[in-house]
Amino acid sequence: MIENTSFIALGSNMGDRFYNLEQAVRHLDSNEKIEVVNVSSVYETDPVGYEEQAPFLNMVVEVRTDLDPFLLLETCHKIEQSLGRKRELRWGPRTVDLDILLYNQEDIETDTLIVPHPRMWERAFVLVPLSEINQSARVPIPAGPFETMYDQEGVRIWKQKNGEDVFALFES
Ligand code: A4P
Ligand code: MG
Repeated sequence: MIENTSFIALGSNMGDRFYNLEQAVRHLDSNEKIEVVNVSSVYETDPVGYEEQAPFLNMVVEVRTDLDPFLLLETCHKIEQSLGRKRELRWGPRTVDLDILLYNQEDIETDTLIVPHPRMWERAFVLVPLSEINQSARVPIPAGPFETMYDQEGVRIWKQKNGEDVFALFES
């Protein structure tokens, strides 16, 4: 039985960004121990941290999984590698980046994994898609309709989610 709920942030700013996100979501879902149960819309976002790089596409997915958080992270790293990610520059351009935001209500602090993700609370490119699909997350978002914050802090809706089917987003 699949018991654990996790939220994973995806980002891409190299190559075919939308294709990279789609492939990452399909790779997650094709793992027999992971089921993608919800996806956010896709947002185009100004780069944060190292700013001399192309804009990102960002989204957040909700998964149910039998994997413990460390195996889930390992799976995320394998997906990044299979989609051609090379770690050259921290915060630099990437074909695809998968970060574990939340895993149940757990607080994890090790050398390789920190959950909740330590930088998520200050990042609109994470908080806006996360709050779209997880109203109950401990997310400090001001009250009001999401539409009012799309243009704030360099986060713009790029492809609106339509319907409940998680792959509907990727169909043209
Ligand atoms: N790690 C620890 N905790 C976690 C976690 N919860 N999830 C460790 C994933 N990884 C976690 O990550 C570095 C190390 O963090 C890993 O070895 C893992 O064990 P990485 O993916 O190798 O390198 P990175 O992504 O370059 O570094 P980092 O620190 O994850 O970068 P960030 O903070 O994710 O920033 N601007 C916009 N608009 N959109 C973006 O998506 N992304 C970044 C990357 C910068 N600016 C951005 C975006
Ligand atoms: Mg990362």
